[in-house]
Amino acid sequence: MSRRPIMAGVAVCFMGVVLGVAGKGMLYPRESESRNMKNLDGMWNFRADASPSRNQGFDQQWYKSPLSQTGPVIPMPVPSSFNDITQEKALRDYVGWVWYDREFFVSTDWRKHRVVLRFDSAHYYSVVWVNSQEVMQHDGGHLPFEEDINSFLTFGSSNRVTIAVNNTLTPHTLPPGSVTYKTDTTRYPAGYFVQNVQMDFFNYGGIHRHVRLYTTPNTYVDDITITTDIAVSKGVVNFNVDSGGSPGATSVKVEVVDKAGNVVGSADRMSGVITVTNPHLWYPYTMTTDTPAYLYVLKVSLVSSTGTDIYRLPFGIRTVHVTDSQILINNKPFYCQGVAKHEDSDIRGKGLDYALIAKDFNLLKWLGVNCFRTSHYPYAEEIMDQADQQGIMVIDESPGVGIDEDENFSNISLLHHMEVMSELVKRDKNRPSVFMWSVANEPRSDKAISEAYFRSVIGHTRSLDHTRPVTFVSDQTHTSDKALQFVDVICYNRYDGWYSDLGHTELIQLQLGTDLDATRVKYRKPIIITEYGADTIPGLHGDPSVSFTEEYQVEFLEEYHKLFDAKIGKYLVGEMVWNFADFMTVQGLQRVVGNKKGLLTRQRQPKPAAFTLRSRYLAMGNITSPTPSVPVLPVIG
Ligand code: BDP
Repeated sequence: MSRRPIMAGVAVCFMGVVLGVAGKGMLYPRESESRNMKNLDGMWNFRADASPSRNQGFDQQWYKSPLSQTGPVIPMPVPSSFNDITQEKALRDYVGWVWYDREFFVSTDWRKHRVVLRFDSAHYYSVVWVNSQEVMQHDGGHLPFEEDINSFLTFGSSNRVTIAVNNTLTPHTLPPGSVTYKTDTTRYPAGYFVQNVQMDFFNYGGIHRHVRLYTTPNTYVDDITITTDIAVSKGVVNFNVDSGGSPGATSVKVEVVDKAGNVVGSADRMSGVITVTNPHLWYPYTMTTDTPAYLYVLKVSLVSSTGTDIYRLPFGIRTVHVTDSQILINNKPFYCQGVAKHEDSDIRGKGLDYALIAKDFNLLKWLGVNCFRTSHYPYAEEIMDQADQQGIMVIDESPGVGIDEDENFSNISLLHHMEVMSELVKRDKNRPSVFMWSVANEPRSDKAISEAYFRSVIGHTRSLDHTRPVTFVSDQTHTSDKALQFVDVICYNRYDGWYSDLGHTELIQLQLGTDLDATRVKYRKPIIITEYGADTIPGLHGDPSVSFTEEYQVEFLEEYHKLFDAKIGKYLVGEMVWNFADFMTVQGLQRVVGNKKGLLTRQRQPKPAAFTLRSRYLAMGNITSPTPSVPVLPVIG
């Protein structure tokens, strides 16, 4: 790690600390008879550390007093990225430690319970204090972290939570990046540095998701793992419950509850199998019926002398299998009618926004989409909840994007990547919508060094979950890629007619067809095109079409679609347009205020290509359903 001042701030805090949350459960906080919750969202006090070293906050121990006593603070909404909230360019582009704090009360009733402080995500490194005492650190931007904080609290009186968050990307973060110091003092002031990113999206920073306190009894349900299977007319629910705290549990009851509230199976053990007769299987969304996906609830009641802890986990009964040419959901072929997404929007950056989540899911269904990829990082749990409830299949991707430089393949990076996969699988393992893990997007998998790296990351992910396929998304070819050998499904990003032979839509079918057929011959695995797209400025026209016009985007997609149609039923098992909506990137000569490959603008208004895709997906119907649909014409809108 560089000894430059900005990195020193990171090194000081993280050296020698065991990071991550791999050792314990990470169940989504849910209220129940035994669990209370207090939301700490809202306006927090905020201060960016603008000192040249970015380390003044640690040097002066800003966590020791209210932040407002250390210097000027501004109100900052939580959740949100801090970047686009003010009119300050310096804050939009800020790199380093930012500090937040707020006061809160906990009732005296909570004294006898376990109290947990949970951040659903903060980008990227975080250090958290309660009443001036450090309670936890976390390394990574898109996954939750939590800690028991009883012993740090003052019950029945005011408490203060302080968090320092650093958005610096280094060669060993995911995504990786680097910092360059500009030393030519004739051109740059002393200490001037820039953050280099290796990915094509804005590096938003801050507290991006909910911050909550929740209680449990002192002996509590720490983790639940469910895998499901189907045997003739029975649903097989394999479960495992981990308890935490002390004293130990004296008994447990595990019940499967259907949508109507009926208990349809139960057990009195911490792990085992419950069979459900004539189960309602969880199926991907189908336009013909437009019914929500079927979710059961696993109700766990854990009894100890400290009380009974009750946790209700929604889950679906479904299977995923991969053959050499198909993905099977409930033993029926699945075709991914997809889009790749991003989580950002105006003003809030990557901050959780329920209105945006609802709008995006309505748009996904309007488009006839049954599948998306969480490009290029884990999405909010509230988004994943909607995918589970609405039956949208998800390729769940880690933040492993831009793994390009040799240092990004080092052992330090590998260990962190494996830790991130552990955290992601722990968080999302029970979600029926998640049908595949993606460990990375477009790494330099043509480098020899990538082979051992991806053997390890993919092998590690399989060892965590043997019920789902594992992949990474490649922009290499069947001849150059060193790691495709390890994946279950080949995922390719392709830009024929855009990043090569720009303007020549007439070449797309030939070039892509040759490429896919050769890949198929070599690997004999199913293939999904996980990205294809063309930047399009809304309202820009050209006939005959030229790049960046709305006409070009439509023509471009249509050429891909012709080739896809020729490969569906052979080995092509899905397609995903890049991108669902325009999104923000760093400034660059190829980007006119962000990436414009969206079917929708950043404000979620459709470009003509959205209608092209909608007609296609609605006409395709959905072959994976209890009663496979015949193609139907639009039923929505
Ligand atoms: C692909 C990347 C994606 C980019 C896209 C593009 O996976 O993150 O946004 O290209 O250039 O290479 O639009």
